[in-house]
Amino acid sequence: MAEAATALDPRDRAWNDVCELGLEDYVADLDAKGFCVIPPEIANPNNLADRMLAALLDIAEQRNGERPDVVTGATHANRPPLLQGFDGQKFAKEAEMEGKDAPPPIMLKEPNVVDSPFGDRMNLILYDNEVFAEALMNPPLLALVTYLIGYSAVLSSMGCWMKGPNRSNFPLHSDSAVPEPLPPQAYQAQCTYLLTDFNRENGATCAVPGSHKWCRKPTEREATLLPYEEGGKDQAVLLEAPAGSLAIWHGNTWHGAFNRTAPGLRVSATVYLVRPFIRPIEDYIGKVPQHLIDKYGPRLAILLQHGCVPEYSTQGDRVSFTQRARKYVAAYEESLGSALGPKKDLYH
Ligand SMILES: O=C(O)CCC(=O)C(=O)O
Ligand SMILES: [Fe+2]
Repeated sequence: MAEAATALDPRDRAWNDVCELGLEDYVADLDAKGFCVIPPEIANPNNLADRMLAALLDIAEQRNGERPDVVTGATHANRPPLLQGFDGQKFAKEAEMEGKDAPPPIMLKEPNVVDSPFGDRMNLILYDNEVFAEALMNPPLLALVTYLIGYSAVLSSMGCWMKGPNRSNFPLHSDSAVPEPLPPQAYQAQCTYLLTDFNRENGATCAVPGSHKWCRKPTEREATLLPYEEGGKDQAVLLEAPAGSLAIWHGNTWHGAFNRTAPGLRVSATVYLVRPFIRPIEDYIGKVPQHLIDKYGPRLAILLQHGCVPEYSTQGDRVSFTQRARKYVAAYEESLGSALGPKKDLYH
């Protein structure tokens, strides 16, 4: 009797998922350092990373009109410091192709930002290829995301970073969008699939161990990531790992990236998940093909925001949106055999 009740407790269930997948060490890293890197043996079933990379090269070609040059990186090298991705622009070239003005220069107050520290940021990739739904549902990713932010986690955005050789470091920052002081518990989980090898020369992401516990964002001075050999390497730790690895960090964790000195491209795909009361970046409600929900089950619908009630502007919408959310939450709770949490926390 007591055993059955314990088995249904969401915390026990989350911990069981972690243990069944052998992820205890990565949970320890998340707790102690605020980030972890899961190796390809665990994170890369059926060459997921290669399939994601192939899909992203196709998407980039479709969106930008030019196939990325993975070997030399010439298509992405030393791009101007554009503010990309924030209002849906794709690569600068697309703006040129459509005869639009190029996006405005980035507003960073960084003296050494001379070219883009972001590269090409392509968002809303989920519908372009089913491999991205598979990446979202990858069991080790879900187990650690659930550990950090619970079973009611929702996808805020899924996108790609495609970077060529450049000179600018990506300044340190926290992915948290909540006001300071930041909460000690995670409100966001950022998951990065490494689709090419990450090391110093290739412009790896870096992170500051323990910074998730400081519950604040870096000041402008702290955010400035010095050149690697001139102090940068003491500011943050490189996430050095082969393609096929999966890095996950707590929303508070300070991180950035060093510039890429080697030819070629650094490609990663990020799966950014948040607690359901946080306004997501991408909007999935009512837009996900039913066959994906049928294939991946009721958690996919919850991850894709279907358990949330979006803003409404009529009483009718209030009723129908709430009914829709209840339906998806009930289906997921039935599959779990336990409640997700207080309903009023979930729907908003
Ligand atoms: O380009 C990078 O490696 C950093 C990416 C980043 O800040 C993020 O994924 O939140
Ligand atoms: Fe970030």
